[in-house]
Amino acid sequence: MFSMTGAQVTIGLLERQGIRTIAGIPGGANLPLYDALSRSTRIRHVLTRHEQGAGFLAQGMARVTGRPAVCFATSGPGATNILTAIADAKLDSVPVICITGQVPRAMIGTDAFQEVDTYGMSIPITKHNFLVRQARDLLHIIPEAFSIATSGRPGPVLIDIPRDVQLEMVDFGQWPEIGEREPVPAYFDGDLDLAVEMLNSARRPILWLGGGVVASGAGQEMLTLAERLSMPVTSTLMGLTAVPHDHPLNMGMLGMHAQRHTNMALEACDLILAAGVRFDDRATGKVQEFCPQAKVIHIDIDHSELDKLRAASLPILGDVREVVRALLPKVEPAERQEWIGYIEALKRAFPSRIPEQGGHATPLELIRRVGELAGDSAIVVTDVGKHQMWAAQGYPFTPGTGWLTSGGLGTMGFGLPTAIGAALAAPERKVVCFSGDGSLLMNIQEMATAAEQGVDVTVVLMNNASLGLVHQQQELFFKANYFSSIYDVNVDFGLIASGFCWKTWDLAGAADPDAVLGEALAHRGPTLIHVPVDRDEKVWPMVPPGAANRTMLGGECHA
Ligand SMILES: Cc1ncc(C[n+]2csc(CCOP(=O)(O)OP(=O)(O)O)c2C)c(N)n1
Repeated sequence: MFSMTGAQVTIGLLERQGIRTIAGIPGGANLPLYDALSRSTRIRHVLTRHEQGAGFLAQGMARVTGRPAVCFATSGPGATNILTAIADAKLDSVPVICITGQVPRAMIGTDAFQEVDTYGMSIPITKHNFLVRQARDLLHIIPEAFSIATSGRPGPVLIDIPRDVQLEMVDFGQWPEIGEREPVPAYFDGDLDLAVEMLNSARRPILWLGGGVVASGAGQEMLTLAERLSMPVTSTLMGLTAVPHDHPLNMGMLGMHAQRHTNMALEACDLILAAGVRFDDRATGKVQEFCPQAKVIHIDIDHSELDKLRAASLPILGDVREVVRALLPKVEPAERQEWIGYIEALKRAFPSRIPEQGGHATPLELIRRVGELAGDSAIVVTDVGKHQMWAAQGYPFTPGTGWLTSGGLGTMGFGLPTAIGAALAAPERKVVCFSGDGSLLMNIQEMATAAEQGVDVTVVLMNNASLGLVHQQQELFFKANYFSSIYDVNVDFGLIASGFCWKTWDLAGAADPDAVLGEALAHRGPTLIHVPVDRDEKVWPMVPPGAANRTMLGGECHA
């Protein structure tokens, strides 16, 4: 027979779930949890400097391992601070378990000190959430939370535990089973036969890969399918690591910042096999005009994504890897010379702006060079802005690259804490975070956490002294009325980083920038590489928000 407090039960269950690191910040309403955590011999705590940092640190761990990661926050401001990272996890399907402290049960609804309705606020931004009413319930809620976070399409789960529930005693005979991923939904054979028929008879098919393909580890199977059927491949921002960047069939990212020829090929295709994608507007542009000539086969593990934004000619519910494995032996090899020839002609007529080799003159060259130096097994993290889109366009991705970017919510400040979580989860891998001066300042306090943890994180700061992507949109769509997008103070990031005990390098005025880059990337530990970037450098092409993908501005040639 066990006799424990709710807090001890919680920590015990987290240990049994295999959790070894928790990120968070203590406060009045979760101190019993912290007291229990302090006695754990299996879980270590990473004290971040802001709860949003803790949420993203957990995301970094979860995104790299594919397994759930846990973060803690206290009630009130702790909870509100962490919610941005939870919303971000929801949109990008990341299994994060967030445990918040709440005021004691009797005080809920009284405007008590540090009381907010965390349960109510988190309903729309979590996959599921719980308000724990008695300590005994933790015995089923915690395992259930892990099962929900990982089953089907992954997502965040929030558990709000009132302080007195954390202190309440529970007697129980044995620990419950741990919560695990449930079996994936089965697809129908009939669907597969129809899919094979559609693929065999298509003349201009395209394979469109999303984050779901990366999550299910289906990249290799997808590439085999593409090669067997001679299908050009495109991917969303989240699916960029599914196939090697330099594979002849790979057309790179589609949508708002695709290469011109990629969006033009999509205009002409007659069948799109969409796998693990959610028809996000950054990918489809005006969805009614997306792939106007194409029938759609849509494979997804989440029923609610099928037919959500575009009715599929054939929706298939299932894990993309299971489905493509079943499809492979059934499809007929095809050469499709005419279609491949058409794509090659498009590429010649509208050549890519992405350099074949790295360098230092343009942001795209720099990103490629960093990729060359970081190696195939690097984990690449970004913040949000032009630097993020340049990284998506220019980084030499392979299936071994880790790619952690805030795709759905587009959260500035994502980069640094997520990179720390990634480095903690994979200490043997190089973690490189491309950031902008706007984004870095949104969670710069986590430099202290990185120094404390001694993580091998390199931030490549592309400093244009502005909110670059906003500046670009103001130029293109608001008659260059640059209101509130230019910074007047020239922040000395090197000095700031040194103050946080980081090693710093600067490409400004470097006689041999390549040597500087090489030296900085070879250094292990928290590292800042400062790179001045011209404010007028743009991300090209650009589809105006809300417009059809064919309406691309700029990027017609090697500008
Ligand atoms: C938290 C948050 N606030 C505002 C925005 C809107 N926004 C998108 S990109 C951007 C500018 C990003 O600037 P910076 O990080 O310096 O990157 P750059 O575009 O200059 O490369 C802004 C303000 C956002 N995405 N996230």
